[in-house]
Amino acid sequence: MVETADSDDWIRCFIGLGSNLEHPVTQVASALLELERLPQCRNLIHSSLYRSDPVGPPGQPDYINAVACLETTLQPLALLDAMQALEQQHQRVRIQHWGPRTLDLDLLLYGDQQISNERLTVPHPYIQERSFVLYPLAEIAPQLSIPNQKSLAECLKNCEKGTLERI
Ligand code: A4P
Ligand code: MG
Repeated sequence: MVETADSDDWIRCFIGLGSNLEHPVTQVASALLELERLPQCRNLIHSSLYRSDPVGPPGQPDYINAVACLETTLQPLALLDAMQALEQQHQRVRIQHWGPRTLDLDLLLYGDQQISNERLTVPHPYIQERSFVLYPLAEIAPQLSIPNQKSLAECLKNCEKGTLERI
């Protein structure tokens, strides 16, 4: 039999978007469009946008966050390269760990894979404890299970919403 479709090669992944500089709502909205147009990516859906106080160094502006889900045939590091190229297009400057940024794209989940190498840790290490990731995730994938971790529903039970608000 001739193999026609290669639908098994499409991997569903989740990407967290964050911005707190240079018109964050516009930064996140345009990054969603840019993710949708990446080669070898399709079927992007995304959460609402959310505002919250910064986690990490104080004295920086509020953040706008969202979570996107897409299917890709890119390998994990190729997807990370594409995400980092988008961050660069948004004039991202890395000055301070957890400091202010025009655009941060975090690969939260890549199928059900667990990845640990010098460039990439998936699931993203802080996924379980961040309201600005968990609540948008729940909006688009409430039944999600996180490899080798508690279910999304369990994580949500243990995570205060804090200052997070949907905008
Ligand atoms: N890297 C490893 N794993 C991943 C992954 N799963 N996704 C590596 C993306 N990158 C990954 O990232 C540093 C390196 O992590 C990359 O070169 C990549 O190879 P970075 O974005 O340059 O560094 P960072 O910003 O200091 O760290 P990171 O992990 O992106 O920070 P976070 O954890 O995203 O925290 N408060 C609110 N309310 N909302 C926010 O969005 N964001 C941060 C940043 C702090 N406080 C916030 C928010
Ligand atoms: Mg990042």
